[in-house]
Amino acid sequence: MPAITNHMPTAELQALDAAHHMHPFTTGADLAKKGARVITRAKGVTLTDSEGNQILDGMAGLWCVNLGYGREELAEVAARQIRELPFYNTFFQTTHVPAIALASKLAELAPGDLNHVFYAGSGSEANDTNIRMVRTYWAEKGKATKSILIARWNGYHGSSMGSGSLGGMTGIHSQGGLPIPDIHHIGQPDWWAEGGDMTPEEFGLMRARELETAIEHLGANRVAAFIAEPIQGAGGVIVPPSTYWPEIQRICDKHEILLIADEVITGFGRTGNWFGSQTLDIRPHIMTVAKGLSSGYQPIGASIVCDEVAEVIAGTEFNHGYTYCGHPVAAAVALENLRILEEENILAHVRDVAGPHLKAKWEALTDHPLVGEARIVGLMGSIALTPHKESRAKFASDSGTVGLMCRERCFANNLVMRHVGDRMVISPPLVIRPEEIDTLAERARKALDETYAALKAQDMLKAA
Ligand code: PXG
Repeated sequence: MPAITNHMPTAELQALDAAHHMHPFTTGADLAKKGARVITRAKGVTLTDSEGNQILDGMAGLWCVNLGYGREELAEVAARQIRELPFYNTFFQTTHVPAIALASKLAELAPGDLNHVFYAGSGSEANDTNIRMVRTYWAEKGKATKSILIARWNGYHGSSMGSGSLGGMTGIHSQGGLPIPDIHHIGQPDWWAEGGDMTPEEFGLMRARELETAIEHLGANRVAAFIAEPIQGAGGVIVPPSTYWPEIQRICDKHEILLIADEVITGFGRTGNWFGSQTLDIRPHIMTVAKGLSSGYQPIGASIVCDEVAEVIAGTEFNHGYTYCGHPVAAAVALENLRILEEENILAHVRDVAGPHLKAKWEALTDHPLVGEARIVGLMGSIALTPHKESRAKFASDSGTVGLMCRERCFANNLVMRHVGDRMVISPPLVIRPEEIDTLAERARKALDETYAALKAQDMLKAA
């Protein structure tokens, strides 16, 4: 077989891709007919595809390339680490410098007494760790009945058996025998879609109190933990009403329920602080991290664990771990990524420059006839598409039909913006510059105009 390179014609690459590569969350047969877009290289916030198109990456890869593409320092560190020690395990009473250094750094950056790190290869793996860790914690404390984890519908925590069970995505639950036992879901704080006639504040309280109702119904003696994303990402960048998190915190404290903040998207500057928990004033016992930890340059995740939980777990043999726990190359790259985020003041850039600039541009989109609401915190934002703003109506077409049309128009205008149902979401690299934000907003508006025109032409501007 000839070498497969960037220089092959797109059609040939697509044919090989269709023949041999099974894509995640994809109907393979449909993609095979169409051909996957082939990305060949990237720099800063810009992707290049095999046709030479220059595409502004409004999604930072998959919510992860916080530093942007093409950072030489990360390549250098990876190469150096591969030469020095490409792999060693952390199982049998051994350790290595990258694992030590990164754990120490995460303990320094994480709020409160989140001082202990259990490594994983991804966010899904870290959340699987969390399920086993919180159940083991309570068992070690003589409370083995506390085994239920409460999570939320439309939350996303991964797609492995455990993390997919924690998530509240019905599409995931419907395949392969999920959820695993002792996972319970409550409603999400999505006021736009589900708030009815309530004010956002009333609705936020109501949804938080579903946690208390669930705990009372299940029995606090059976509930181990509550897990949630500070701001839902894959669920559509759902920013909860201001009343939501304080009430959740009160309920977890009162009923002695461990709180797990899934920071896989909200971590490492996305919301303008190191962690979304700081932005939203949440005090978790465990944080799940991945993605931005290495800016996606290496696959790595972790559970960052508080003193009390870590101390109890340390009292027993925790029969859990992955070959690549604390992988030295991934850990070294993550550490370098954190160094650059810090030295280049990227969090301040998000808070003071890119965040406010994007917020102004993003919220201005609400004057567009298709845009109901615009939400944005730091550099994660969403807009709700609607045929009728005042009533927050849904489209008569199946959910996601209009969102998909808009995503296609974004691609056609060289912008990556993702759709979740009929919400459009963005999460650009944190290093994005004001002039690049202007381009992002211009392309988004053009895509919205074209979507609107297509909906009008096809008589699809009707409410459900
Ligand atoms: N928690 C959260 C909050 C996530 O967003 C995971 C856990 C799982 O991480 P891994 O590394 O196992 O994928 C995620 C991942 C999307 C999309 O389309 C989002 C994610 C993954 C894939 C697609 O928005 N988030």
